[in-house]
Amino acid sequence: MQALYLVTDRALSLGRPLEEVVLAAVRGGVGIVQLREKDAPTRLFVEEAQRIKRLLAPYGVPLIINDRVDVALAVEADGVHIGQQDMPYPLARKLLGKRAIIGLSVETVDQVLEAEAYDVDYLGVSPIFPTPTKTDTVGAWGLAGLATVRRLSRHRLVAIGGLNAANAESVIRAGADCIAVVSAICSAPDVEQAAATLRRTIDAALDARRKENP
Ligand code: TZP
Ligand code: MG
Repeated sequence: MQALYLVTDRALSLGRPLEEVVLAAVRGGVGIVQLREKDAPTRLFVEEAQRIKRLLAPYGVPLIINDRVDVALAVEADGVHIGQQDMPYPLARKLLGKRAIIGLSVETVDQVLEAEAYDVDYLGVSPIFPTPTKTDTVGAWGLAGLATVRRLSRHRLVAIGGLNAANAESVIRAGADCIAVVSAICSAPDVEQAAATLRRTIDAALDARRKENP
């Protein structure tokens, strides 16, 4: 699966249209995009999702909708990302079906253990480091916490929170399969270059890890 995951944030995109940011990010090497609209009215959210879906289709990059199972269904997105306060995972799976990509955020060890019973497509290990982009979090896992999640979970791990090209390698070494970022891409002056640098760093770290643990 994809190793670099973009989570959008309109407010952090330096006034650029979301489509422009997403397109440049995909050209730079982002392999999966989550549309995250915390404040948009449903109609705008749906229309934006339709535009981003059309834009991603030629690249074969999946579109994930944050929180809203109804929006994911309405636009036939590839999947949904849910948190612990959103639609319970079993119901989201029931509504979206077997083929949907469903990611679930985990902020505590209990949540990691509970998710062992679920056939989620990935866990969002959230947040790895404290980040001004999202402040309503329980705490931060840190690299040691991420390594603990790696030991406890059978699922693919998508790390998120405070991640960038400078710390991506250590996050992969601690057990992440994929790095998700908001500001490191959305707020970069050159989005394509920022995505390309991240992608190179992550691919090299994944290669090194595979060589160490074949
Ligand atoms: N979920 C956990 S942390 C976070 C989300 C959406 C925000 C990550 O933003 P950034 O700018 O990559 O630290
Ligand atoms: Mg949520």
